[in-house]
Amino acid sequence: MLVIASEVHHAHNALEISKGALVRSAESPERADMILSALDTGGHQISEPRSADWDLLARVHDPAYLKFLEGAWDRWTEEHDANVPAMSFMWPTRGFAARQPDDLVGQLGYFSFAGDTSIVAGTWSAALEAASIAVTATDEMGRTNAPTFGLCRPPGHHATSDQFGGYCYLNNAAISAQRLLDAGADRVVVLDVDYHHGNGTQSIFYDRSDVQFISIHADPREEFPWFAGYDDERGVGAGEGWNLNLPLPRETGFAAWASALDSALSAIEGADAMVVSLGVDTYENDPLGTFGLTTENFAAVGAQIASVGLPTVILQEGGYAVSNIGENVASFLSGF
Ligand code: OKP
Ligand code: ZN
Repeated sequence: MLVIASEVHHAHNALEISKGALVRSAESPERADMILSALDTGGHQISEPRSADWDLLARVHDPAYLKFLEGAWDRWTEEHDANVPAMSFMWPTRGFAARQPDDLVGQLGYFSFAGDTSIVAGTWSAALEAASIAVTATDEMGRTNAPTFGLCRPPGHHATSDQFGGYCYLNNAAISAQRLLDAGADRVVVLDVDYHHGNGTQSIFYDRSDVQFISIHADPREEFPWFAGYDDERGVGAGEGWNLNLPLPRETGFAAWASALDSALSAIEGADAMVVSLGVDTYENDPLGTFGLTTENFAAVGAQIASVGLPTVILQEGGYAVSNIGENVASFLSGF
């Protein structure tokens, strides 16, 4: 399979608040290195991205948010030590006004939703490169009519139109879906199989019928992102009925997971193309997940999704078992 990848992601090596301490993020550069090396060994064709257009990004994200992300690190280092990541400690939660303040720390709170995600020197260039990978993979799929894999890092499915969080800054899958629509698709389905609910993708398309969002994930009663991903979230307005959440309890094994995938695939309606948000944090030994999928199971999942027969772009989301992430992604792609 054609793989779009880049080395630019190395510039992004962030910190996160985990259990009260500021530690190295689980979303590490080694993740993408391991995937690339497994795909290279597996004989996949690897190619570099072309730069994504700002106009396309601005069809998915608030331009004020894009400008903020682009300039945040330089503004931060005017006042702070460059060894400290840029992040806020306050967010406009219940009862507060959702208005954009002038102060940088306030804006960091306004434009984000979680303390697991910080901005460092290379964050913007890496996020922009990941979006470029998604767009190039989408265009190559359109040109060749063959499935294409975008090795995006940082991931994207938690990023909303104007908030970063869950290790995500630009919503690569949403940008890919928008690109497919702009190229002539009438409807695109985004199938999100990451362990965590793709709250960002859901919110971006929540009131639209041209993108169907379907997600299989750990029940938000028990897992991040806690405040989105419930099964009664079905879309609003024109989008009503075009959002489907299939939450599963912690410790779900492959049989139950695969049957949720059957339901997900039979719910696809009128789509001309598919974007797969591929998180492999459903792996049995993932440090952030509790599901029981094995490396071999990922091949079966890939084959099951491919059986739908839609033109498909596959984009990397999560997966934190660094020593196994390469073989897990390779397994999925070989099954597909
Ligand atoms: C991103 B993706 C634990 C903090 C966990 C939330 C999980 C983000 C998952 N140290 N942060 O969906 O894989
Ligand atoms: Zn995840």
